[in-house]
Amino acid sequence: MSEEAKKNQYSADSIQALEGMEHVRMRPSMYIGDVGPRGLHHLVYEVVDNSIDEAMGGYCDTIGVTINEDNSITVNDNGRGIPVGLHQKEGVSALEVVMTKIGAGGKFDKDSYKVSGGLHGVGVSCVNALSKHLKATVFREGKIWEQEYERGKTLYPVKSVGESKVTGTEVTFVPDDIIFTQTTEYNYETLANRMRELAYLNKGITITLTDKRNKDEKGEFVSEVFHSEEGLKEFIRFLDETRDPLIQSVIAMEGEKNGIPVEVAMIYNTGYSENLHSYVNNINTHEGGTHLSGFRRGLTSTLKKYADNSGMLDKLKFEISGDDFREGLTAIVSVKVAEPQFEGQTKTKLGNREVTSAVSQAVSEMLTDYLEEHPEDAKQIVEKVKLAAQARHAAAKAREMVQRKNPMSVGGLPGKLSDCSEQDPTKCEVFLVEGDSAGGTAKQGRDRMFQAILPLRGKILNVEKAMQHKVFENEEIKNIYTALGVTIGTEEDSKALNLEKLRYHKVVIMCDADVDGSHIETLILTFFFRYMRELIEGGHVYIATPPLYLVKKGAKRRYAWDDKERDEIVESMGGAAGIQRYKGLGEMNAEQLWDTTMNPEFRTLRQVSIDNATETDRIFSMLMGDEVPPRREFIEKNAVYANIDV
Ligand code: 0RA
Repeated sequence: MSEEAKKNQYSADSIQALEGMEHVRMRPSMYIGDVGPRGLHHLVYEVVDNSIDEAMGGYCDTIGVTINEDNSITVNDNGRGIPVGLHQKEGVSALEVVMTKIGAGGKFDKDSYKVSGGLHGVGVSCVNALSKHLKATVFREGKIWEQEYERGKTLYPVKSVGESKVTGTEVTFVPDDIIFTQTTEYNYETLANRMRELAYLNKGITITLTDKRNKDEKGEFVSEVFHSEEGLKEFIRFLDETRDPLIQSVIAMEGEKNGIPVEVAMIYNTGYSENLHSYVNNINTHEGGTHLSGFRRGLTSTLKKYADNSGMLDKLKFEISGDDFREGLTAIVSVKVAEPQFEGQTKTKLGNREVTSAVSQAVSEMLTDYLEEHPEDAKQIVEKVKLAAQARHAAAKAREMVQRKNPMSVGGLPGKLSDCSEQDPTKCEVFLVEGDSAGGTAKQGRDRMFQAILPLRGKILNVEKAMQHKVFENEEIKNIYTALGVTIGTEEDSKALNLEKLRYHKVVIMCDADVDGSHIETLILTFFFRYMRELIEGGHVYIATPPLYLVKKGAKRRYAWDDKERDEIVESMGGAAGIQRYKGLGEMNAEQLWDTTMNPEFRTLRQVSIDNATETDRIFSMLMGDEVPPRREFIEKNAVYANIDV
């Protein structure tokens, strides 16, 4: 164990000695991140991770996750079953130790190769502490064993309740509404995305997700089975489903380097964005880290060597940079690290130094083989890199314009911007409004003290399909950069967004509540996701929610945001009301817009967050890419209002 790990262990032990389960209930965010929807779903991941561990040890191949009618969750597996015998040190059954001692995890099973574990690796005892009720059932040694708990407190000693020919573990828990005050309702799609991801990351395992709250057309519970025989290779195909491949097949490798299990898969497509996804012990490392650096290093050095030897770059007048090798690249790096060190703002950046060279070597070997065996593909890749270098050269000039324009200098702000008078950015908001006419209404309706308006012309550029220099040359996009006061490049990272001079801490996208409006909203979000992700991650991006209806009766006027609300209002008014359907923001007058959508006292802003970058990437490439059928399917599925939950 490293010094750092020992220290962590020590503090974990002392917390355990002092407060144990009570501490988890007192400070839940310390253990599961937050007590909103994210933390709520984290409980499921934590329990599933234990079953995944059992599967990675080779003892289990089937996992079931069920959302029960009452929003409780059942997770079961066909592993060995958690031991139920007496735990010598603690004097109670091992099951009880696992369920009630913080940090007990798989400690007493030293042989198990335990590398999985939730974001904070806190174990199922945390889930128990944060559950109103939890029941553990173990199928083991020919018997069925059971124990129940309330808010982490054991209700009775482990007892045998029947006989069993199979082995396995089943946990059912009811999240505690005292802790999860915002919501205890599980979202099927959120769980499905994670289960799909886990199935790709751990090939061979079958994960079945069932939602007992809903039935399909056949009258059966909504259910999906996630299973992948090819793992990351299939994951790449899933991610790039709507992109055109540049090469014949997914390049993939799987092996161990310096004792570190490494899995890599990649493909080039004809697009321009770089989509790298990295995982450590099944956890998505949004901030990257040493494994990602290793991937980049291996990729760049191998391709550079190949390209140099091929002579294809001889006539190129400028240097190829690392970025050029990654245009149109979709890749996944997944490593298993015994004692991962997580750094960064959201603790999703791998710090372990030794991982860089392990991944770099793995990638070099894999790529060298592939290029040698597929000369046609190799040529395509080098051609693409060359084009990327040329485009970058053009983009550099355009970008410089964006960088140089200092919004604070005289005449620096875009002419279309109606700025606010407040100087403190934390108090300021800017509304990005679709169209000049709605922009005009918003300008009249706003509180000019702290609200600025930037009207955008019609449909903004689809950055998903545009080369970088086109993006930086685009007028609307240039206006967004200068209005926000953000620049590209920090001391650490030349491509990172510099938010130091951000002029508004709330950036609100305000579009019509119709199909066109939602398309424009998606275009703007795509731009933010690809070019200003830090702005989203910093919690600065919001979506305004204008009402859909105005219900009138006599002098009474009320707004409704959906059909159900409209009907309720009509009923409460005693029927026979006049109903106006807002087709766009432009149909509202300034006062109405302020009352319903802009006034902080009454409006609802949806904060944009990136729950799952991998899934978000796929959705954007699908919505904004070339292929129409999947886009139509998505929009039809979400017909009422194509709502992208980034
Ligand atoms: C430690 C030892 C053994 C099994 C497990 C942990 C185990 C834990 C979980 C959590 C969910 N499902 C699980 N399945 C197994 C067994 C050791 C042995 O049988 O020798």
